[in-house]
Amino acid sequence: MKKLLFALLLLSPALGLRAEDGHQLWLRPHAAVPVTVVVPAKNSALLATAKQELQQGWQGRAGATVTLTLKKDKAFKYDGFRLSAQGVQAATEAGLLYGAFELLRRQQTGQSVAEEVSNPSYELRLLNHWDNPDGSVERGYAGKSIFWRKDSALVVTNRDKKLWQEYARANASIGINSSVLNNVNASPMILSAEYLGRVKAIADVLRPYGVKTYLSVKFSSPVLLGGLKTADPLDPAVVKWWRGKVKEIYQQVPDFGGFLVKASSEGQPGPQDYGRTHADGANMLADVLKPYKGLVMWRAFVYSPNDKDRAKQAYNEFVPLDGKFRDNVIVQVKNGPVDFQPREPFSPLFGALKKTAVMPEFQITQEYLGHEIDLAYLAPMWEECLQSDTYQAGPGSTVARCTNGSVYRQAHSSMAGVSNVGLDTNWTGHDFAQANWYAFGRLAWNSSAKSAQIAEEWLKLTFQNAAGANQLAASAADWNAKFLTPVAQLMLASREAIVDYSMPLGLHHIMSATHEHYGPGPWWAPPKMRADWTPPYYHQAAANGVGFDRTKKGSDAVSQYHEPLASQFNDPATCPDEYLLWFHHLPWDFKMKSGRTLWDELALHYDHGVQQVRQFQRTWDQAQPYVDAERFAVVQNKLRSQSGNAVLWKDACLLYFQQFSHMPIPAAIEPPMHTLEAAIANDMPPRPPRQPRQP
Ligand code: BDP
Repeated sequence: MKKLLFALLLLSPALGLRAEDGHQLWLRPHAAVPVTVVVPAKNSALLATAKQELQQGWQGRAGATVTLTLKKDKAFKYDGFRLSAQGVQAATEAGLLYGAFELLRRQQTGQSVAEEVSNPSYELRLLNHWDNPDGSVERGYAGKSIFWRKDSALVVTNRDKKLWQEYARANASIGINSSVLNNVNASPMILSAEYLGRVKAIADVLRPYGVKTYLSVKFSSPVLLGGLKTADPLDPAVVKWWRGKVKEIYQQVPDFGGFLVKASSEGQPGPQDYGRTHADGANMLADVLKPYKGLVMWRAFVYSPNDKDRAKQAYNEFVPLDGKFRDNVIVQVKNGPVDFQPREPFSPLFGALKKTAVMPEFQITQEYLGHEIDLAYLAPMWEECLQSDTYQAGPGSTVARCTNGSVYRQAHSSMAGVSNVGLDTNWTGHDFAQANWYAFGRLAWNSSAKSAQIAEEWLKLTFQNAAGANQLAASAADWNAKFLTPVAQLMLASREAIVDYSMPLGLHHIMSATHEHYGPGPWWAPPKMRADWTPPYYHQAAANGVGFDRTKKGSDAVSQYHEPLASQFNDPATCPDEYLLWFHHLPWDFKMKSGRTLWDELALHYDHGVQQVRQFQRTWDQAQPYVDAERFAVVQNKLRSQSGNAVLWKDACLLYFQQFSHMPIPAAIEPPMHTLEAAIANDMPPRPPRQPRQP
């Protein structure tokens, strides 16, 4: 029997029954027909890539000719393109590459190709990798770094190059054109000659796919690497050091994109160590990069331990600097004012900085949304932020429009996502986390895109006709009804389910730090810990109620929002339920819009989250006949763990808060199965086994 199995395993590649290990992402191979691709007579790596993609993937009429045409046209913005029956037109080579991928996507998803123009919303569509030179990934849940390896900075293997190429191709297929290769908590080592050699090797592989290379830099590099006594941005010796370093970088990587900087933030050095402002620091680097057309992305993620409300600080520090930044500086702002929580209102910096280029930063990696274990489709969260109206320049000044150049004049526009990519075979740990990489690219290309459409597109590309799947579906319509529709619904409900079972009604930052932000921890407050790193700072649970008072009578964070939002958020009667405890501290028996008490409403949300995950399990089980066995089993197993996690969150939070509310758990919900003591003692369900990594 064993022998037979082995023989079958050996045979299966020959039979074309490759296992669906997820490595192909949304670019799974399929049979192509011969096609003639006509490209402009130009020796160009990008055009060669476009041609190759079409030749590998074209499924239209055999013998057809697809023409790629470079053409200046007022209709094109950045790397936009026009599709037509003949092929693709664009003003840039990258535009032709994106058009080629769009043609292929239309074929694969069964969409027709009408003559139409597609322009990107943002000029730079950027992944931030939080990868360290030793190969670890901060907040990474998909294995080690694809770029860095302990003790091997100089050795670039063919395997490395193959992986980087696959990575670049995946990015190009969804319009991502920039990558920051290392962690914002940057090691000075990244700027050493040794590491820059590897940066060059990576940049050389990414370039033919239109992906530009950037680095995160540590502000004190002149001291730590250069041996200077200071990193004061106004000191001529410091400026000289940066000039030399930047020159060295551009010798290696002539089209280098620029720097991402986390400075004077969470213990990182910065201009404030020398009595200078964020603008002084950013402008010094911007001036040094300017001759090379390089950019500085300066992060606004700043807060000090002593402030009474962390949510207000970035705004307070950066608004007075509006207009003081060079035009090659972009201020990078997290979507919410605190820190990538499952739900936050949009950061009030969006729209408030009117003379500064501002770029939204989203977290693709699921630090606060279940790591690689829980299924969380994040596009609805990003869409919610991008479509939030800031009112800063009148109604309709959404976050998207305030950052993509539609509302304010800005020299550059960009959207960044903290990458979830690692060495795991399927790249992202959870097969469904690939959808977040995909959705990020699609939203950065079109900030008005709809989460539902992106989900359907990704599902079709990723699961349709999977190898070895039991092809029960009688027709495409059948597959749509039995797989696509229910699984897309699951995806669309998944982020809200996590909000419900972890931090409903505006609660935030109540996770456990013991387990790297996975699992509940509303009690977590070790002695001597910075208060603003502990959950009680955020939920403020007490006998008199729960929630953070950010009204005019409290921290007054509401006033950082433009009217009518300031007034709307300030009044519990008009504040949307989903932000209620973000802005208000309310008694446990506060009467909600539903007529229920706050306590009962909270309990119902927690319970609803749990029930939702159970429903996801049923949906996935029913989808089994339409999914390949490998991915079915992995996702099924993860959903089981997620279900345990959801129950733990619900029980732990309700039992913890009950100590203050002294109100009964409503009879309508599932009674707790854990005790509070047990939850505190072991605040995380067992982790499912990791996916095998590439050797
Ligand atoms: C927090 C992460 C931390 C990051 C920080 C940041 O916990 O690892 O360094 O954000 O964005 O969410 O700088």
